[in-house]
Amino acid sequence: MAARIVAALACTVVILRLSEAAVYKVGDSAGWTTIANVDYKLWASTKTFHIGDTVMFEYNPQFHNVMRVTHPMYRSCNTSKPISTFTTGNDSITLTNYGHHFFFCGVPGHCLAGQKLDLNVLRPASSTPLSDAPTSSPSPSTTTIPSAGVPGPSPSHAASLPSAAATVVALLVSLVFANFAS
Ligand SMILES: *[C@@H]1O[C@H](CO)[C@@H](O)[C@H](O)[C@H]1NC(C)=O
Ligand SMILES: *[C@@H]1O[C@H](CO)[C@@H](O)[C@H](O)[C@H]1NC(C)=O
Ligand SMILES: [Cu+2]
Repeated sequence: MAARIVAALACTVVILRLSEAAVYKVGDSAGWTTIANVDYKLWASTKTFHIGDTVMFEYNPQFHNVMRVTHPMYRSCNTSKPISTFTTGNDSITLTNYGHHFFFCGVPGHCLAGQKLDLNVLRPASSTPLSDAPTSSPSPSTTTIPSAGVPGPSPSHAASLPSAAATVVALLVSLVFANFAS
């Protein structure tokens, strides 16, 4: 019996460890720019983003910036009211919510030229998400911001971990009861 509990715990630890947070450099080697004609839509479509992952925008801050915006502002390249603006040239943004995250460069003309990124953190299909906890502490330049522009309930990351923990507890309780019943 004890061995079964230990085995169940070990499996859970392995599963939680496997889902490490990833860091994605936007545009890969080209970075965040207009000159390389990077297709950021294509770039995003090749990735599967998870909560806890980080996207890193690297660019020359003399020529570019990063604005987090709503969906309507993104569609019209409207720079008047960004949710947040990043200007260091090396901005790491940790994804803390499900749904779409909209970014563009706020320098006039750059969004229209295609320097815009729409990335989607997909909700898990299963009802008991085993999403990861970012274990490493974020660096000083790392910013966490909420999702925006997507209607509907957005379960927070904080809610998913307790549900994973609850699954473990339920599993252990059922093992103990199975033992007493037999
Ligand atoms: C940009 O957005 C602001 C505020 O949401 C709005 O007042 C303005 O009319 C918009 N500009 C354009 C060109 O759509
Ligand atoms: C940008 O920051 C990351 C850490 O957040 C670091 O690993 C990387 O080397 C930095 N890149 C540049 C060009 O400074
Ligand atoms: Cu730009």
